[in-house]
Amino acid sequence: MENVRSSLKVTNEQALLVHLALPKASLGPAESLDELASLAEAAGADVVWRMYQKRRTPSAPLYVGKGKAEQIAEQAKKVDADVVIFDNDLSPAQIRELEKIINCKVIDRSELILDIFASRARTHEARLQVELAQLEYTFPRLTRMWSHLDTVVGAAGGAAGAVGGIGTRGPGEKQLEIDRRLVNKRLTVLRRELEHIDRRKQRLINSRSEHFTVSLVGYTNAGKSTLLKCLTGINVYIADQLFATLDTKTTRWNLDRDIHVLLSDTVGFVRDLPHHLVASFRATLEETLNADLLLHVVDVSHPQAEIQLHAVNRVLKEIGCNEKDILLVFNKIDRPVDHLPSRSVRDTLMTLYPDALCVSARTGQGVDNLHQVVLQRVTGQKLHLRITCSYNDGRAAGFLRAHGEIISENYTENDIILEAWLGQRQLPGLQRLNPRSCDILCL
Ligand SMILES: Nc1nc2c(ncn2[C@@H]2O[C@H](COP(=O)(O)OP(=O)(O)OP(=O)(O)O)[C@@H](O)[C@H]2O)c(=O)[nH]1
Ligand SMILES: [Mg+2]
Repeated sequence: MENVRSSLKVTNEQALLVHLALPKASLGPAESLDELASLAEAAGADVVWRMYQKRRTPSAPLYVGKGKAEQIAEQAKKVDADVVIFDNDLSPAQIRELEKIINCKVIDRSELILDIFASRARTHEARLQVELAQLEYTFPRLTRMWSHLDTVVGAAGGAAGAVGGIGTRGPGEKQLEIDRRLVNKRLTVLRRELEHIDRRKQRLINSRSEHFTVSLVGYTNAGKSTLLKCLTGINVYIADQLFATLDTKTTRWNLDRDIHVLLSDTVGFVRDLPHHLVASFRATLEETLNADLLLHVVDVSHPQAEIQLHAVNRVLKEIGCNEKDILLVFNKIDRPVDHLPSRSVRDTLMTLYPDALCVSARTGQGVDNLHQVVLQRVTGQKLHLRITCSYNDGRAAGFLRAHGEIISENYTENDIILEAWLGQRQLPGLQRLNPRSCDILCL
């Protein structure tokens, strides 16, 4: 399947970027092209030119107008581009037609993002997920590669006799059939393996049901991994690049003497994340789905912070997490934002979301406050409890010692009687252990 990846690989390629400015776009052409350039660079390409066209609606055959496509072809030739990257999704037919006119490789935004994921995926699971998404997305587009192959076969046949006639179409189609079958077979294997991983992951998540779980979510490059490192001290990969993290890392975060939670860092989101990618990464995102609390990290020093915040909310909705308990964390407040528009974006966000917690994961500023707020969320209101449990089953007593503050311990002939403070949210965990009695003395 290396075929698929290398056919899209844009590393060290000279890229020409194209954006179609439609009336209701959330970003202007310059900002959209900036983001596309960051994505292209993250894939290892050198951006040599940017173009855009304003239209009311996309044109069905070529997405851009015919005249624009010809201009792109001219420019691509002038700057010696190896690849033309469109800032949106294109249908296989549009790609085929554009490639005919532009005469070089054309890829769309989803293919680009899939390519970045393919180059970054490190674990077995992430690799499988990316491969599945790539095959599902690129599969319909694969025919275009084989139809090129067909042309090559046709041309070769032409040298020997009739161009593209009987005898030259057969091998191409046969090849296509074989490759289609191979891809389908591979898709079945990948889906089966991922289902297996999914079940294992689900068991892992279930085994954590005793713990309070917190997930870091946010736009790519917002500083989630830096915050994970700052809060827990764990060494994780941090880089000023899009999609540095593709796997989930879960680690223990000590909030208080006896209180800890499990904190997970996961893959970042981006505007219009390819649907296949979200579907394939479901198992990875599953941890987010199951978290008790989400920390939505926003890089407030970014000029597009507000758009990024909404883009993340959209993905959260797509994966069914929008109803969760979410704390907004405004990161990178150490960065000077003297220049507009960054300053006004930051000010607007702080006014719109007065409850957001402002931190710097790099300097540690505001992190104590974040700590306290999460602690409060974890424990909930403190309850004064008295429990009785037998010597034979001391699990409830153990739970109270681990998660509450013991006020007194008394021992009778058969039982242990404990009085303690415990956060309201931890009460169900205690009750699940079936102590002989459990009374709330006062709030
Ligand atoms: N100035 C400043 N830079 C930060 C801060 N937090 C993170 N960064 C930088 O922002 C860049 C991205 O940080 P990461 O922690 O890798 O971001 P991420 O959200 O995990 O990114 P992905 O894994 O790619 O989604 C790195 O260069 C960090 O050093 C901060 O509070 N202040
Ligand atoms: Mg990261």
